[in-house]
Amino acid sequence: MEAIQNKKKLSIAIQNKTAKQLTDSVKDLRIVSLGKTGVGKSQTGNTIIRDPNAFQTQRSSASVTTKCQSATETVNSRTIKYIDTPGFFDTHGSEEQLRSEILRSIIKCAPGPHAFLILLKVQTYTVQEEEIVKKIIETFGKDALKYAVVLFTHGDNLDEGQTIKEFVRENSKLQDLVNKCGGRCHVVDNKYWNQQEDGYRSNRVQIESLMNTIKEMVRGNGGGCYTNEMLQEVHRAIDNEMQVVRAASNVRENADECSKKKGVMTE
Ligand SMILES: Nc1nc2c(ncn2[C@@H]2O[C@H](COP(=O)(O)OP(=O)(O)OP(=O)(O)O)[C@@H](O)[C@H]2O)c(=O)[nH]1
Ligand SMILES: [Mg+2]
Repeated sequence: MEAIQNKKKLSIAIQNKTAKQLTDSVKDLRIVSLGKTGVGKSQTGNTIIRDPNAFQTQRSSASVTTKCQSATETVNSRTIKYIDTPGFFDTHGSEEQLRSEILRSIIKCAPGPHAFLILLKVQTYTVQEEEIVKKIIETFGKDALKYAVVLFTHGDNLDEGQTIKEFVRENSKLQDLVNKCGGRCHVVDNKYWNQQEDGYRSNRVQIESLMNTIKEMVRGNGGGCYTNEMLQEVHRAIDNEMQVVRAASNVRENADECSKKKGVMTE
């Protein structure tokens, strides 16, 4: 009887501890922004961190952010760390340099981010946006989507009374992406929605519901974050794939070489 009671007590203690760990981990959020250059990653960081000068932003024909940077905000003993990254299709350097700089975002927020924000503009979803999502998956792996929220900037482009979910529904590819991210999508407008305190077209309201979504997602992920080990796993898989491709092309080259030699011998 006593043994059963002790077991019960132990199980309640474990449950309480897990719940505490979850609330603790939700208290300090680490967020990595990802998206095309110029989409508004840095400005969104300023909106989330509530500091207009936390990250440099500019309307420019050249990419502005070239290195990963982070800023932290603490409100009611809860911290939010936002990691700003250079954009995919950046105008400087090679694709390899850019990819390794973006990967540094994981180290910048060790042990890893709780959330990836995939930033897109409220505008037509074209092959270039699709390409960016592909690059994100190539870089961080499909599992990264378990930790992802699609966040739209330029919300003012929405029609009067239109919600972001309605906008997404208009395009099956975009809807598919949002579905892969567990249906998580939100919208801000870093230029026009800062003053509005209430209603849909208010960054204050939108950021609050974004944070709730992230917290729910973290709980759903058992309190964990995307880790460097997951990243290494992706790179191991890529290396293996590369080895298979290399081996296959060696076999092909050898076969070509053999048939050339045969050709020479029969000539
Ligand atoms: N109207 C409007 N303008 C925005 C919004 N978000 C960003 N901008 C503007 O768009 C321009 C680019 O924004 P950034 O935040 O610098 O873009 P980024 O994604 O960090 O760009 P890179 O650092 O080059 O990758 C700036 O002039 C911003 O003020 C938005 O929601 N609405
Ligand atoms: Mg930037």
